[in-house]
Amino acid sequence: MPLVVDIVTIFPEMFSPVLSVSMTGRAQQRGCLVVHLTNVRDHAPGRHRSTDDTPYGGGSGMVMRAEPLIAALEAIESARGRGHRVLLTPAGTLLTQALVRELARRPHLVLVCGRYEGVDERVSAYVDQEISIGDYVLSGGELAAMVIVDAVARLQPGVLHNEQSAAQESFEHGLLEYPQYTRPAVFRGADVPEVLLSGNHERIRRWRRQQALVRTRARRPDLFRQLVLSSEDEQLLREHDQRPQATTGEMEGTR
Ligand code: 6GU
Repeated sequence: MPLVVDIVTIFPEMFSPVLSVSMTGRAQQRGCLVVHLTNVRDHAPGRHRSTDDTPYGGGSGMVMRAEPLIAALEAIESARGRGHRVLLTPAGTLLTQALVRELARRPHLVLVCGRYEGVDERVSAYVDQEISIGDYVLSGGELAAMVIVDAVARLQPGVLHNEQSAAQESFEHGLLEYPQYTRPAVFRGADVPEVLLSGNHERIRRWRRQQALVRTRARRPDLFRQLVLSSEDEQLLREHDQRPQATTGEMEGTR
């Protein structure tokens, strides 16, 4: 069964240039992902078909009107049933991989793109959840909706190759990825760590685990504090900290 994603937006033309290529494009071609776009304007009544209006109480900017948005949601429900409705807004719950996993289990998502000036508060009663993709301001929810489609599509069965699924597991376990290298073995004087050329799979596994731990500790202390370290992890960190100098990027941000 494909994941069905409905997107409610005043800019439907923004989506296909992004979603038709790369992983999301492949997912659609393989029938793992179906995207439907609904233009809010098509559901705005009256000759002017306006989707926004000035705010009650005054102030700058415009506010998205409830009526066309709710009419769009009802048209989608009539056509494809009641999906899980998400309003994209900077005031929403922060998106994390854990939330992505929850969303990816739903068969039908309805993503409602707000504008940064705001959406009539009464729309909240018609959605199941409000989500933000980070603490910065976008001019609309469209890019946030595409972020969600990408993140949930790659978790659908049959979309990724197996080795990528394994790679993704690492972040799912709360660690940043270890450093990766490909040919050449020396690039402008910078060489690949010797262990990766050794062919010793156990040494490589331990080095990668150590790098992931050291990186996470240095770059994302918030994630590191959440980890439950095994005795091997503790040993790898001790071993690293006893070495004369750091060469793994954990000094970043201290220069
Ligand atoms: Cl979902 N919308 C807007 N407008 N800005 C955002 C956002 C969403 N998430 C982070 N910034």
